[in-house]
Amino acid sequence: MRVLVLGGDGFCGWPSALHLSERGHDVFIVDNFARRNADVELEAESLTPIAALGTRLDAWRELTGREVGFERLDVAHDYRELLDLLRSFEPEAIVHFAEQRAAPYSMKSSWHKRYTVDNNMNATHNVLAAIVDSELDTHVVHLGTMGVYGYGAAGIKIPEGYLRVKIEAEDGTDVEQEILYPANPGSVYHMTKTQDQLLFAFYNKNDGIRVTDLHQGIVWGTDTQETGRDERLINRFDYDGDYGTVLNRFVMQAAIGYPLTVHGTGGQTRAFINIQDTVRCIALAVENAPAARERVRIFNQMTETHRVVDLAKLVSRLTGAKIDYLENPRNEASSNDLFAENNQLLELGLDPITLEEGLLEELSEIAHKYAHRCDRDKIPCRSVWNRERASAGKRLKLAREIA
Ligand code: NAD
Ligand code: USQ
Repeated sequence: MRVLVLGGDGFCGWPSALHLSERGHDVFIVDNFARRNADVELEAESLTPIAALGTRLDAWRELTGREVGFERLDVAHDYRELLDLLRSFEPEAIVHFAEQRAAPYSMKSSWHKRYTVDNNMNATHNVLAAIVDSELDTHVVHLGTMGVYGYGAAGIKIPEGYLRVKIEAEDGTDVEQEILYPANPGSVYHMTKTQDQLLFAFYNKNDGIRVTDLHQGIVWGTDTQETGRDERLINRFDYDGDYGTVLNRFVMQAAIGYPLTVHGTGGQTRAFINIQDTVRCIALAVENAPAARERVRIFNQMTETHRVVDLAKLVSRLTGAKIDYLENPRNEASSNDLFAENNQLLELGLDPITLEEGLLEELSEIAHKYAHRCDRDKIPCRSVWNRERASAGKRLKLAREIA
């Protein structure tokens, strides 16, 4: 199948592009290097030394004989170039990773909020408008987030995208409907993903565009079977306060003897998935397209849930790392339950990798190997959600200085 991978130089996009190529698909990557530019802006780098995209692609060709195409373009703004590419490559599927994905980055300042909204919403809308203009029947596989639901669900299991509701009609009878699960975003980044859902619903209804929206949990791990083959293919490992995600951060912090940075009590429960499962889910979604006129398919792409504090305790038990309970810079519930359905990907054949010590040790080995590349100053999360969170942080800092 011809598959266009938008954002194919990123943490999820790069290993997914290689996995699809390995499975025999004709893969073409688009990226504008916004993520590498954010590293320059933040003066932070991936813990692992990621090669330039040209080097990555040459290495893949050398190792496998497989060609992966590339064009540098901004999906959010280079509409003409995107449309021309669709017309020449004629993708049967587009996997859309090309968005600004860090919640803390999206909350750093009004510039970062506006950039995230502009980039993410225009990127998604351009993809849909270009498919209509190109008159192709391309299936869009989008990377959404579990965060569209918020993280509590009044005791019910969060369904896969749609909620069956009963409303009392004027005449007193009950009317049943299925609606998109109510959106409850916790950051400007997550808000853009809730808006993406409406764009998909509209273009699906109006133009019959086939869409699979993958509501993914937090991805942990770094290398996959394909990226692990050669150091030139190595995947990103973000650890800084903006882009680093919680479990990878804890593993890296333990590797350099930095106290694990738990926000608040760590009672936040979140959904997780290993990067190896991410790439498998992408392939399952690409290879099992919805039928013509089928409504937007929504899969919860997660395999397990954990409380942040339990992850810290697990890493601490394995490594002896200390745990630091910090004032939470985010405006989020200090604790929550989280139960979510994920049957559809399991039914398509996903055999989930769950968090086990062996895998954490593998990740820890990578963190140790590249620990010398870590800049400790980049570890604290300095992006605060609102004024109240900023003053709470200052009060705690002062109290610690006095004590
Ligand atoms: P990433 O930042 O590493 O990768 C995104 C890639 O898209 C980067 O290479 C970036 O340069 C590119 N990009 C961004 N805007 C672009 C534009 N306008 N035009 C062209 N390229 C553009 O992020 P990631 O972790 O790989 O996440 C990929 C997708 O998966 C995101 O949409 C994210 O919301 C979703 N997701 C990620 C996680 C996670 O834990 N990493 C979890 C759930 C969902
Ligand atoms: N946290 C800590 N300590 C840290 C970092 C984070 O306690 O050092 C806490 C946060 O406060 C939060 C939780 O851990 O409660 C998760 O934070 P995270 O940065 O690991 O993940 P999040 O901001 O939710 O975002 C990540 C990806 C995003 C994706 C999302 C899926 O960056 O692209 O959409 O996970 S989900 O969480 O299911 O919404």
